[in-house]
Amino acid sequence: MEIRNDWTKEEIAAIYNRPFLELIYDAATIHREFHAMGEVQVCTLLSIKTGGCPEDCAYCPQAARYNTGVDVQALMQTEEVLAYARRAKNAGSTRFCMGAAWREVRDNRDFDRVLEMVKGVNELGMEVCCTMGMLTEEQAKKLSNAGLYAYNHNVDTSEEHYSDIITTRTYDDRLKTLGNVRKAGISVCSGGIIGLGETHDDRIGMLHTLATLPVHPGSVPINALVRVAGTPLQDNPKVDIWDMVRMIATARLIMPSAMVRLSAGRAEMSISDQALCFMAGANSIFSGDKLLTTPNPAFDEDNAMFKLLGLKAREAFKEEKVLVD
Ligand code: SAM
Ligand code: DTB
Ligand code: SF4
Repeated sequence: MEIRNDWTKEEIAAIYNRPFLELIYDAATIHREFHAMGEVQVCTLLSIKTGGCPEDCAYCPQAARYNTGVDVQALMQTEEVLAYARRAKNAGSTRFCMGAAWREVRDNRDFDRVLEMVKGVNELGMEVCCTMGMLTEEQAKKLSNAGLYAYNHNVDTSEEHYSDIITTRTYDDRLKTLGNVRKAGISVCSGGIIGLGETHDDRIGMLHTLATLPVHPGSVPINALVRVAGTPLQDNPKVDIWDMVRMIATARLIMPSAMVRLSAGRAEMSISDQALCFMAGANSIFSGDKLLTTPNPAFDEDNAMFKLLGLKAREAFKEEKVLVD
């Protein structure tokens, strides 16, 4: 199958709306063509700067304007972060993602410290990723030179639904940062969240945005909303697992070579729910009992799940290895 970035919304809708079993059968078939079935990349997240964010993202526990009980924490020290990364590596993680609750990166001493962290994690031989809000082209280049492998910046939802969720920046701002990341030669990690009160059309629109970028993101996180008390979306209904699987399967079919990450929301999913997600083409999870600020399944539970489903943790930098072999 060829990789296309000229998908129409109608074509994506037709895939998303297929009978469920046909959809996951086809997604699993394409998955086997592009990836080793049963191989799942284990990643670790660390919140290096927590809370107090000036943005108004309606889902986010770290926005200063909502009372969510998240303690504000200044940027961590480099050594402390590297100690976490080492522990994550020893526990089998091959990707380490550092999150900062910033609207955008500023050229200051904090940024210099992040560059040091990136360098240190890269030297451990892990894929190093950051998610810190908007970036200029120069900042992206500096991160790239420090050894950054990927940058996470989600489009979150469709362009049409965006202003119902966030008013302090625009969809275009998001796309501009993704362009800056790509131009700096950093792998783009971009996906979204379901459960924000969006329609099926919004979900299809979001997947259309991602699948028609000049180059598909190397990594597409699909998050199920974690409903946090104090945020405007606290009372939203729980995400339907069938919808989550449909999103994953559609992402797999239209962006076959991307890593599709089963991201937030696993704490509320059973093992059989997650098995369907892996069947439908998800090939990565976040490990450890905390995402950035919200709960995630415990390490031992995930180990037991890998054993039960016969899943194998994927090695770091797999694509590069295949290229040089
Ligand atoms: N401040 C940066 C930004 O917004 O890009 C980086 C950190 S932000 C927490 C990273 C991503 O986490 C968001 O784009 C969103 O997709 C996801 N996220 C945040 N809160 C969430 C929640 N309650 N449930 C699911 N995903 C969430
Ligand atoms: C992504 O798409 N999901 C991860 C990662 N990128 C940074 C974060 C999910 C955060 C969930 C809410 C929290 O724990 O604060
Ligand atoms: Fe801030 Fe990012 Fe949370 Fe939005 S998602 S409030 S930008 S930390």
